Amino acid sequence: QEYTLVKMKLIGKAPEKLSKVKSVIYLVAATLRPETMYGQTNCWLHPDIKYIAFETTENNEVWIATRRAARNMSYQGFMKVNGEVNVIAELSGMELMGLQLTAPLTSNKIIYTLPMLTIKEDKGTGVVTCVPSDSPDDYAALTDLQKKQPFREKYGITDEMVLPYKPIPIIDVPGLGNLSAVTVCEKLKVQSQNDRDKLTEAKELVYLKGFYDGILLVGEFAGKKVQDVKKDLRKYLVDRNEADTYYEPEKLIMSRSA
Ligand code: ZZB
Repeated sequence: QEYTLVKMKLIGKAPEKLSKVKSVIYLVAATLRPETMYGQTNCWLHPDIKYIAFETTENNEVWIATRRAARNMSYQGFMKVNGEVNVIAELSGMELMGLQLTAPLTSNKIIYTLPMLTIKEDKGTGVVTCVPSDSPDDYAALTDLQKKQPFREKYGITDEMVLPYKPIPIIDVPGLGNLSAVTVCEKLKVQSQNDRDKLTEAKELVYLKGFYDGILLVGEFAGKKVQDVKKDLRKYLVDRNEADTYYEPEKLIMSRSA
């Protein structure tokens, strides 16, 4: 699986365990939808997942992801020594909540790390970028936080980290409008991020349509079809040091070749 690794830069106060780090720190999210980065509203982490901060050779930056993802990266030329991960600190998602970040392409100047309870530890980097306009899972999880003050409080999330952030219209999907995830979640009456069956259905509905028929409404590639600009968009981000390509070994392929 070929992902775009989106780099979100830590700009505010670093967690205590990273206070001595001099290098620039990034949280890195794996996505198949680089064209949706115009609509990022926050960065998701799972409070109970363990993440690591590790050294990379990319401008000596320090990145944050799961250990498993860092291991994969160590075989993809991101580390000094192939197969070796230089760990600076281990942090739970909880220790990384409410951090201030900047993210590429989005019109939000600052975004925050927030809790998402459905993140899988064994997929991507465990860091997920939130695009509530086009991802039903993201819309449901952000709505949960916006509606439920006790939920915010439990994770030390303050109002200003959540309440000002609205889904941004970035892609027109014929039949589903310019906030396709919102349309579909409302149609299926999704109640929360734990409404798994409905969210799976919602994702299927927006995914194919968004990819094949979606038209970008904003940015460099406005007016173009999503499927025609996906590659160019990733290159645009990579050239600006805002993304990389990250490969996830596929279990299926490995067992086939064995
Ligand atoms: C931005 C984005 C915008 C995403 C969108 C989706 C959508 P897939 O297709 O099933 O392989 N993701 C990445 N890692 C994790 C994880 N560890 N746990 C849970 N979710 C994760 O899923 C790839 C997508 O799943 C990624 O792309 C990421 O969210 C999320 F408009 O990033 B995406 C209809 C989906 N739309």
